Amino acid sequence: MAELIVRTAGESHGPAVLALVEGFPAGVPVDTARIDADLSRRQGGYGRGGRQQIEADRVDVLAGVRGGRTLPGPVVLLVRNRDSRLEEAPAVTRPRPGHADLAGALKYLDPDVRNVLERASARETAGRVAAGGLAKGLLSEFDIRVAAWVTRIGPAAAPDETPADLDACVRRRDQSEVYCPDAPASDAMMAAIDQAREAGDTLGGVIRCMATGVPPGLGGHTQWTRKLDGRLARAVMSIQAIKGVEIGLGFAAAERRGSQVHDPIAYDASERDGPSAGFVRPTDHAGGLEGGMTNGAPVVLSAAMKPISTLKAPLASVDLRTRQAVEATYERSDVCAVPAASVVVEAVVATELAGALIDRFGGDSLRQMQSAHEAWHRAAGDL
Ligand code: EPS
Repeated sequence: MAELIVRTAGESHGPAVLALVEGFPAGVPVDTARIDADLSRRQGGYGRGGRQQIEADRVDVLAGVRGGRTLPGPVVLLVRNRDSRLEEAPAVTRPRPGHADLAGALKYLDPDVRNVLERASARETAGRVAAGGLAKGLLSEFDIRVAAWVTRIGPAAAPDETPADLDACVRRRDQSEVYCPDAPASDAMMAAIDQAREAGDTLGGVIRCMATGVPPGLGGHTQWTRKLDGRLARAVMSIQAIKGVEIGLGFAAAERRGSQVHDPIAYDASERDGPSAGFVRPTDHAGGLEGGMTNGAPVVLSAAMKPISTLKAPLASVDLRTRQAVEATYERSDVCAVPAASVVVEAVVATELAGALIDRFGGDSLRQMQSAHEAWHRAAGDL
């Protein structure tokens, strides 16, 4: 069975961040300008710190692409670091509460947490966004669209609604400095970030992600490893600083009766050629996933990000060499990286959906996948 595997490499202050993408079908258009646009969005967002004044992320395709389309071989994508001073970077012995520092020092028996933080850093997500851009190229061939936006930063929240028109939501999101489609909420979020900055503190938030046009049956109910809700949750949870993932209604489903949770089924012949094959739902509380499989409705999930752990007004720590009580390390930091993380959520969801699409329709070439998809769609219409 074809399997999409994405791996990244590279230190935050090393020469570059790399993504290796294996099991991707041949013949998929690669739009580096679109990948670069995602990389720039990931660098942006109100509340970012000094590092992003230095970096100007662009993708270089090192392998696996010819004539603007993927080859059968692995794809290697590279994003160079401008702030590349790994060998000169000072030792860090005052672990920051909330970062990988202390756990990594104890794991690797190394009091210089520089050797851990360089790879734990969210700089790594540049590689995942580049790989996600490749995945989006495949999804768009099947009219699958993925977008994420910010719904909360600290105390400031947008109204909780799932957009009927994803493109309109994205247009509004792209006018917001915090990547939130609701203008009044954006203003409140920026004010909250200003207040946290003045206090030497940081803020987390909530991200919503939606994928439309997803055909039913991605993922699988027969084995826990195939369940797509589990795979999506794992991918999103693995993003730096993400502490919670909800699919559809998520935790709110626990407060309601079944009749107020499950999405009734109706048939609409005019939707027969769409992703639902005509089996439509008035609501999407399930977030497009039932039995670990997509059900033809949009996939909807939310992710909670904790506040950045590098604080200008640092918390108490202990120097790993002297065992003396000290303040945790601070050089520079973001006050809030929730907008940036929304771009990463979008990328990893796109990657997981692309992987599930490859599982379902075969992964050798785009043409083969399209034939298999069309054949399934014809059969589903006759169900
Ligand atoms: C990060 C610390 C900061 C962030 C970094 C994530 O980097 P530095 O230590 O160089 O100031 O800017 O994020 C990025 C570099 C990025 O591109 O997103 C951390 O400790 O996780």
